[in-house]
Amino acid sequence: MKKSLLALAALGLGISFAYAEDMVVKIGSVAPLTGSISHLGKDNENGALLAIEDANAKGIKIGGKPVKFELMGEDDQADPRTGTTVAQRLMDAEVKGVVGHLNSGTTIPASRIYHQAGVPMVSPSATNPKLTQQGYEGIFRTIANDIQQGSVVGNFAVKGLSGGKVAIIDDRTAYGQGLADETEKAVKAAGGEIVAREFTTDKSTDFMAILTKIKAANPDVIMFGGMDAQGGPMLKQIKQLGIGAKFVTGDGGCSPEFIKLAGDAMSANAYCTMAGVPLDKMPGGKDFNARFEKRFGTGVQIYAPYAYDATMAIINAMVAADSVDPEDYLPELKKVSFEGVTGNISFDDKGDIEEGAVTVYQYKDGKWDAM
Ligand code: ABU
Repeated sequence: MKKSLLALAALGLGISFAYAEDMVVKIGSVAPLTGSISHLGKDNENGALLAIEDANAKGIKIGGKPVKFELMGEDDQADPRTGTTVAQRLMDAEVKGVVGHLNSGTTIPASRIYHQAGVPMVSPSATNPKLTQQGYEGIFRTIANDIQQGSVVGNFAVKGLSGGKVAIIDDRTAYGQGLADETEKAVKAAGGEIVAREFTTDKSTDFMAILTKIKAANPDVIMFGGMDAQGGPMLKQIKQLGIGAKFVTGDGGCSPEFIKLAGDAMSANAYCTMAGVPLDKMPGGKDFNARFEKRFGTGVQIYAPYAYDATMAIINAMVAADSVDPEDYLPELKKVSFEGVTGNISFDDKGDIEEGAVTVYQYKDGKWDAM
């Protein structure tokens, strides 16, 4: 009793420690912690950290021993090559599970390393469908994929926004290009026309040349497949060029940071989709947001609740198996079913979240507002 009170007091002070008799279990977290989307990477890492702290406060025992979970955070810089380097570092450090990565472009190559090492990985944010189509046992995600999301974006552009003429831009990442491709299919299936298809990179900030070409095609809707760091400035430049088209982007742009970057270009003509339900509609969303703000002094960007659930899925599977050995707990991870912050967490036979939802948001009253 004394020990758990002490542990709770330490958590409140942000102090972490293990007792001599505790079994220390390392869980990896990988996301970009530097670069233009480090705000999203930190959001993921903090979501995982909150889960670790909650689990430690419960005084979990596994195999009869008190467990102290530790998060080992790594920065993959949103770069596929760095992603595989840090994945190997986590395997060398003998982490027992991995929460991450954030980007599909890093998660897909890193998943091969985790698969070969037999260590489960649960991504809270990588939405490219290929991740779970590789046939790798032990690879999961707690968020809907871009087949689902692209279908919603394309349909919404044509039918929801009466956008017969759609221009598409992507950032040539696995996520951005993949979502753009799925959107293109859905636009055509809904009877719309792709009047322009342009691309940029996930490092660019000047989109004037491609937007000038797009302006000439006179689209009703511009769809961007990419992250908020590009999407926000892009919308600003759309306004500067006097383009009157509506703008829609995917989950990578559905953040408070996008709104900050787009500034006065934000209007009711800006939309985004999220591969999940709104925070205030999630079963544990309101409570999670309040606790997150209190703990980290900042609100949720996008994926923190999904990272929390990904971490809890790993921990719950370990508890169910009464073992932290990946070989023992993987069968339990495949069949987890619990009420997470974001909804019910259970995976299909590929590792995709069951009951994955997609929500459309419109900019209203200074924030993204679920429609
Ligand atoms: N889902 C959008 C951001 C992460 C990714 O899939 O690359």
